[in-house]
Amino acid sequence: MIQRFDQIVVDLPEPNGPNPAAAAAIQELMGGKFGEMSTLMNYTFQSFNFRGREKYRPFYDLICNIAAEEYSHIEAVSAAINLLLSGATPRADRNKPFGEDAASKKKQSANKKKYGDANPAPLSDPVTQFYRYHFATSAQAALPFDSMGNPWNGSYVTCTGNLKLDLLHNFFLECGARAGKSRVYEMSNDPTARAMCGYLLVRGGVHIVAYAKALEKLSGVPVGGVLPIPDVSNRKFPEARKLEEEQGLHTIMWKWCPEDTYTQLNEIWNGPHPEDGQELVVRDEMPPAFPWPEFAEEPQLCAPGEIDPEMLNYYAAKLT
Ligand code: MN3
Repeated sequence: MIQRFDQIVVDLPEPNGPNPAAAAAIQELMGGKFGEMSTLMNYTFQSFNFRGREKYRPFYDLICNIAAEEYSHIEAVSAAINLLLSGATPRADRNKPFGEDAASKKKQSANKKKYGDANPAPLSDPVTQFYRYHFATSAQAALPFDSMGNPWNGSYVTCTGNLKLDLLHNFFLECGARAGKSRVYEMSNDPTARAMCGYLLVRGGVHIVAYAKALEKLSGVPVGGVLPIPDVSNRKFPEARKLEEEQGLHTIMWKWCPEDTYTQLNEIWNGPHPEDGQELVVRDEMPPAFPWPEFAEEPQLCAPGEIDPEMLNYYAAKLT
């Protein structure tokens, strides 16, 4: 079972302004093959299907616990996309009769005064945006799709049932995810996009090390020796460096469960961090959390929408 909290795991700053291109790029971190939906669903299904739980308890605990954390990552990616799309089209109410459509000269000038030269097609700009799903099928919001509009799909889940193979896959998946985060980071200098990428780089880094350690414990092979993959340190990204240096976020395995649950995590998450040698710790608590950002209404997309009597009167008059 899972319990939900109305909070978000990363404190996202306000964007510099609407940035639909950055939002489209970030979709890769949501619904791409190496995105957060993939990490979430891989570990979730592996935990559902885990056989020999008692014998391999530390590995089961690890996969379950990381699966829970991944939910907070799809929330973080969604929030960043929604913030970057807020105000991306003019907030003129397209259902209001303005300009030359108004019934009388008086109404025309009143509307002109109120709306100025409001674009009579407030969604005309997105026609030139390549990621039209953000405007045509959602109200400037996150979707379970990749950066090219391909829907996330279940074939991205690897759940062979062989623990060594699944852990090896998870290690690979997290390394692929890390490559994606560092590339999306470089695609935009917007503070929202970078705060989110920086946070995910650090936490994804924890998961890479965790799966490397799990493989080491299971096979004796020192997988951590090949880290980092790709071979650029998180410390090169200022937002990630801050979280590592000031909060040690790269060394902490939070527990996303009651106290008496997943108690064998520390059999895997222990010892020195392979990059800086700091001691790895399991914290018997949820991570610090923050309120969800406010997402303003977007009337031009009828979001969330309400019946506007003026609009009804306008169309009624047109139809009679
Ligand atoms: Mn993640």
